[in-house]
Amino acid sequence: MRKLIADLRAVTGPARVLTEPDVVAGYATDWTRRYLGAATCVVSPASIAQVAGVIRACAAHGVPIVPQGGNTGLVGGSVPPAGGTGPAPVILSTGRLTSLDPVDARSGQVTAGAGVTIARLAGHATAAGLRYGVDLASRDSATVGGTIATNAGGIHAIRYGPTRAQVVGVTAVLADGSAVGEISGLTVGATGYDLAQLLTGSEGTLAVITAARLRLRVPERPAAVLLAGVAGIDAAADLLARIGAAVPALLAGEYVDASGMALVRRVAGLPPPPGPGCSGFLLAEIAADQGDSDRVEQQLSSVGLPDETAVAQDARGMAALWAYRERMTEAIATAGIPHKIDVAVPSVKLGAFAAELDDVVGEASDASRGTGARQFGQPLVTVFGHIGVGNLHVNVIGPDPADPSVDVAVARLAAAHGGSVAAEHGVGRAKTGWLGWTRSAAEIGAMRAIKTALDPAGLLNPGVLLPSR
Ligand code: FAD
Ligand code: 2HG
Ligand code: ZN
Repeated sequence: MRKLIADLRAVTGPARVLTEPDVVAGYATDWTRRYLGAATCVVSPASIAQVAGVIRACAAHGVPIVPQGGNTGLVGGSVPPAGGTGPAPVILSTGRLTSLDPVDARSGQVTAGAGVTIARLAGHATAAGLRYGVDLASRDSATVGGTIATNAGGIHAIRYGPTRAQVVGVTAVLADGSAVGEISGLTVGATGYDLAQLLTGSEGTLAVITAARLRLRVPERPAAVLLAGVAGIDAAADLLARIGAAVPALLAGEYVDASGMALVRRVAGLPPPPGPGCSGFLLAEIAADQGDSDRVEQQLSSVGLPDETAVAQDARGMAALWAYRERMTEAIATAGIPHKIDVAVPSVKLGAFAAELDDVVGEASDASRGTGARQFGQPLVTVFGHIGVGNLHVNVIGPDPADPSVDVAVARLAAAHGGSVAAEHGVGRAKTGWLGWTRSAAEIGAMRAIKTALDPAGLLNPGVLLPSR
C-alpha cells in the first residue's frame, strides 16, 4: 500500500492523506458504533480534478473506495467492512469539497460542494430569503453529497419531498476517473438519461458526487407546532389527516411512541408532555396562512384536538415541543448500540404493523438467544418517525448488535404489510439481503447492469446497496 499512499499524496498533497491507525479508525466507525471497518487510509481531495486523481490512483492499484460525507449514515454504507480478502478500502472524505456559490435568486437555486453541511446550506438559503427543503437532526454534520447519495428524507419531506425533489443537477466522477454531470440549473431538457437522478440514492456505488445544483423554496412561516397525546399510531395518523385537511399546509407530521417519549424525557431532561400516560404522541408543524397567523386557532377549532394537546405559536415554545422528537436519536444512542430499522408502511397498515411489532421483536430476540448470541436484557423497543409519509424508525436495544435477527424480523413485517425495507436511510451494508423482498428480480438485475456498466471492477463502495451474487 505504500506506493498507493505515495500516489494519493501526489494528488492531494501529503497532509491530506491520513494513515495514523487511531485517526483512520475514527473515520472507519459509523455513527451508531455498530459498524466498525478497516481502511487503508483517509484521503480528502479539494477539487473535482483531485477526486478524479484519487479514483484513478485507487483503480490503478485495484483498491476499493468508500465515499464519505458527514458519516452520519445509519446503515453502514459510509464505512468499509470489517475484513475481507482484498486490500482494505480507501475512505474518500468530501470534507474539503465545501464551495458554496451565492444563491441565484432568479432561478431560486444554489450550487453547493458535496461536502457542504445541510446546516450551512440552510443558513445560506435563509440569508437570501429562501429555504432548503430538506432538514434533519444530523444537519450540522450531514452533507449535500451524503444526503443526495442516500436520498435523505427528514422532517419536511411531507411538504417538500425527499432530497430527490431538490436535486436539479450534479457533477460527479465515475469509477474510470471521468467527470460527468452539469449544474447549469436548467430544469428543462430532453437529451437522454438523467444522471443526477440516477446518482440520487446510489449510495456511493456509481460515482463520487462532487457538487450539486439544488432547488430552494419560498420560506413558509410555521404558524404553530402542536404536540398531542394520542391512543397509538392509528389515532396519530387519523388526527394528522384531520389537521392536514383543516390548515393551509403541514410542514411536518411526526410520531413518538410512549417508550421513546419516556427515554427522550429521561436523557434530555424534558418536562412531561401533554397526556403523559398516552401510548403515543403526534407532533405537527402547521404553515401560516399568507399574512394571517391568528387564523390557525380558528382552523384547528374544527379538528377536534384531544384535551391532551399543547400548541405553541412562538419560536421558543415551538422549539420546546420539537425537542421531544429532535433529540430521539441522541437519546437512544446513550441507552446502547441500537438495531435501527428504518421502514415505510402504507398509512392504512400502520396500526396493524405496530400491533404485531412487540411479538415479532420478542420472538426474534428469543431466537437469537437460542443461537448463543449475546443478549443485554429485555429488548427496549421504540417507534418514532415521519408518520406523515408512513416512515417509521424502529429502534431495538438489547439483542447483540452483531446479530441481525431482530432487524430481519422487523423488515419482514414491514414488507408483509406492503411497506418498504428502507425508507430514507438507504440500504447500506445492513439491508442488501432484503432488497429482493420488495424489488423484483428484473429491477435488481437492471440495477446490477447499471453498476457493472459504470463500475466494472467494483471499485466504488462494494458490498453496499446491491446483494452479493
Ligand atoms: P455519510 O454517512 O458520510 O454517507 C452516507 C452514504 O452516502 C454512504 O453510502 C456514502 O458512501 C455515500 N456518500 C456520501 N457522500 C457521497 C458523495 N459525495 N458521493 C457519493 N456517495 C457519497 N436521515 C434521513 O434521511 N432523515 C432524517 O431525519 C435523519 N435524521 C438523522 C438524525 C441523526 C441524529 C443522525 C445521526 C442521522 C440521521 N439521518 C437521517 C441519517 C443521515 O444523516 C443521512 O443518511 C444523511 O443523508 C447522511 O449524510 P452524510 O453526509 O453523513 O453521509
Ligand atoms: C430521524 O428521523 C432519523 O430522527 C434517525 O432518521 C432515526 O435514529 C433513528 O432511527
Ligand atoms: Zn428519520
